[in-house]
Amino acid sequence: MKNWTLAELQELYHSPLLELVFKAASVHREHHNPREVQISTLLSIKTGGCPEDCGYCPQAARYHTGVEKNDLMTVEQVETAAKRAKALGSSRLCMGAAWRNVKDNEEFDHVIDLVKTVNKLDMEVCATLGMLSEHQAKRLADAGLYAYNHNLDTSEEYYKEIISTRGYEDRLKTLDNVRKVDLTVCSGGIIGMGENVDDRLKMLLTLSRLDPQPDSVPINALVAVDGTPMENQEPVSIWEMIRMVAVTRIAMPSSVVRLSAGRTNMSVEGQALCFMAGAGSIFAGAKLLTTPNPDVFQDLEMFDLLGLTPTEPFAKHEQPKIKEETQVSNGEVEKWSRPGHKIEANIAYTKKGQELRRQEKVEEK
Ligand code: SAM
Ligand code: DTB
Ligand code: SF4
Repeated sequence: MKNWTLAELQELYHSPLLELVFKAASVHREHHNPREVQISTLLSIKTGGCPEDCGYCPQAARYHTGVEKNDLMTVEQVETAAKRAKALGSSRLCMGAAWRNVKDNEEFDHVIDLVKTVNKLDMEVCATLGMLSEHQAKRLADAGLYAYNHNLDTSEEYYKEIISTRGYEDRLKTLDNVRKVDLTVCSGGIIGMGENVDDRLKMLLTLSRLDPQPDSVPINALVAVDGTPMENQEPVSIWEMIRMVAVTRIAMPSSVVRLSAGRTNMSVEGQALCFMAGAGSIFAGAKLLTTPNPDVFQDLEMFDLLGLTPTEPFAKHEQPKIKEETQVSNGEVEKWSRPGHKIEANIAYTKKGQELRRQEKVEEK
């Protein structure tokens, strides 16, 4: 595994675009089948009402975004969604919950049942549930989980400008807990949140220095949602996305780079260049967690046009077996940080959210 430096990543990122794409395409062909793109479907199993202050997120309860809080989905709802996703070419179902962290309670027991249900459909099961202890990771692994998604989002420095309710070190600790139980790691970030290029590259540097490197690296373009502190962020240009995909490809040659949120703003030509530059996966389905995404039939047409085929499930690792639970909690609860520093934009949009909710209550009466 090469130990990249920031200067090397900067040189790559700023090199002439077509040379960068060519280099990335060459690395891609050495490590992956360029004719295949893996398809994941996202399913928000527990939406909204999240206590955190992530400045980009429509599910944070404190902002006024129109996302309603829902209870956990039932086994039947998840099974139906998974079967549909599989029939439309998805090899993986990624279940997301708007939680700060996993708690050892009945809701987590239910998530364990959901994981078993999807594993039995012979799909790769991924979950993104917030911060996770090693014991909780082990329970998920025993239930047949394939991957855990937990993004670094951005550089450690810029992270402090967007989230005050949890720390970067907790993100790294969660990834470490996931690795310890041999789950595959999915971790990437978001571009277009007002960060500079060095923040993006520092995030890639941190990811590339994880040993082993993450199995998959989602690159999201910010979906700027009304009511969040990032509602007025300018969309990132496709050229920045292509550069980011290409540098990720080169820095982490064996990882699957996932062209994630933000595809509704991208042309087929733009996405084609991303695939050329090493993107090997997408999220399909008309909804990501709460925001729009291209329709799956549109994506299948794009695959046809570009000569791409969806990757079969378990192409990289065997299907995990569902095991009897091997580890009983020792009762210890992981202590996660709560930095609590002031982020002006988050405070302003929290106040705006409170005011709008007050007005709505008055109007209801
Ligand atoms: N609550 C859990 C957590 O934060 O880890 C899991 C769900 S959370 C929505 C998963 C990831 O979605 C975030 O880490 C972030 O990278 C991405 N995300 C959230 N809102 C986004 C947005 N508006 N645009 C792009 N990506 C977003
Ligand atoms: C990831 O990197 N992107 C996905 C998934 N992992 C969980 C989430 C994108 C969410 C976009 C905003 C929304 O739909 O709420
Ligand atoms: Fe909550 Fe996750 Fe959204 Fe942050 S990103 S507000 S933790 S759902």
